[in-house]
Amino acid sequence: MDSPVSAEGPAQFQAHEAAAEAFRSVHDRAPAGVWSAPGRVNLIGEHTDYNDGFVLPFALPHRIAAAASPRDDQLLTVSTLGSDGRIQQADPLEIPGLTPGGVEGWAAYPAGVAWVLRDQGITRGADIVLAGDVPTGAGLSSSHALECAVSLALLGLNGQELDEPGTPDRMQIARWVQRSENDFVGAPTGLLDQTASLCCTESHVLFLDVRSGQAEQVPFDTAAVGLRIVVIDTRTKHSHSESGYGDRRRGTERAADLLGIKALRDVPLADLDATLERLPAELVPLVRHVVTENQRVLDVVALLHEGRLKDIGPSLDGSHTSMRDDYRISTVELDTAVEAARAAGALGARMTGGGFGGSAIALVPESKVEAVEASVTEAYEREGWRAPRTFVAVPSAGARRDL
Ligand code: GAF
Repeated sequence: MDSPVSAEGPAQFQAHEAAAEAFRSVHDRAPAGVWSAPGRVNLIGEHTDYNDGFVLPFALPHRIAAAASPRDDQLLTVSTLGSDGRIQQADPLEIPGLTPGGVEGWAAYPAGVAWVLRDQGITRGADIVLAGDVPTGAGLSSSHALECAVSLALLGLNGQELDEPGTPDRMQIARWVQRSENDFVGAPTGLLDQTASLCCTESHVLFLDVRSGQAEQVPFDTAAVGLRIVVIDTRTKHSHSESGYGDRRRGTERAADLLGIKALRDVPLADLDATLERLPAELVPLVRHVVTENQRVLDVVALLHEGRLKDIGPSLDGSHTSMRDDYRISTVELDTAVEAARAAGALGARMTGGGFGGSAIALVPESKVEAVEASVTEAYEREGWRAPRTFVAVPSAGARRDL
């Protein structure tokens, strides 16, 4: 899901400073506080979250910040600073009157958060101004960064500061954000993105067992072993991405129903072949992807625990093949990016996120980063496609209060 907040600003762009300044220009006073949340890439574990499985994301340095002040009424006003430096204001919303489906466009994201927090007794109005640099439409979770930042702002204005006694914990906030997205915005997404944005920490990947909610911070310091994660934003998004996501989700839920289990998480890898024989042909590749992808997450976590970061490449490659051939959510642009990255020396590469466009990631020796970026760019030039956007992603901090 994309957010409307976009600022591909200078290298030193600081979302919280930009949001505070934009707040001053809209409201002619300083905000009471500024809270921010990052976008994410998922290292591995795709479309496993809504099957009660495992995911392994890390937070990007790119963030969306919400500068906010309380109001004396029950109105929510939201403005965003766009990449062109212009501020866009949504129509003010009455918090008590919010209903699912009742808000159109980008304002549905902050409205959904206000709607879900209303059930927690938070009904006081707020002025919010958003700014950020999470690339939009890139499958890097800009909308979840927005929702998480707004959640922290509304909670903070209510005297519930993150990680303080009496404040719901980060996993609980992630579940509320998921509910706002599922039930208010109407997007049937899982728990991966919100949890990544809220719970990730610098230099780590977050190993999350979605079923139990248990999370482990696994050290992931690529620079220490001479490696980098290169993100390749294909700058494409296919029109059927939302229907495609819902189709895949319904397919896996139907398979679990037919198998008489709660979720595909419950299929042991050792029983996979026998299990597949019990399913209609169209569900077989979906189930194979989810079950093998869960195992690939466990394999990568085991390698990281053993200090073998440089050996995770084959798992990344296997994940991509599974998404391309079994889950069928890759695109020619993603496949081209992955192949060009590998040809120039990446140790492994895969699409990341929901699919049908968006971004790929590649694990690359430091000395080959430029060659990989050039290889992908040249492959796109040869096809006559718009140039991809590439950058090195450093595992960064999760959501926090900035000011
Ligand atoms: C999107 C969804 F929002 C996540 O919940 C997850 O399912 C992901 O696609 C695929 O792993 O980002």
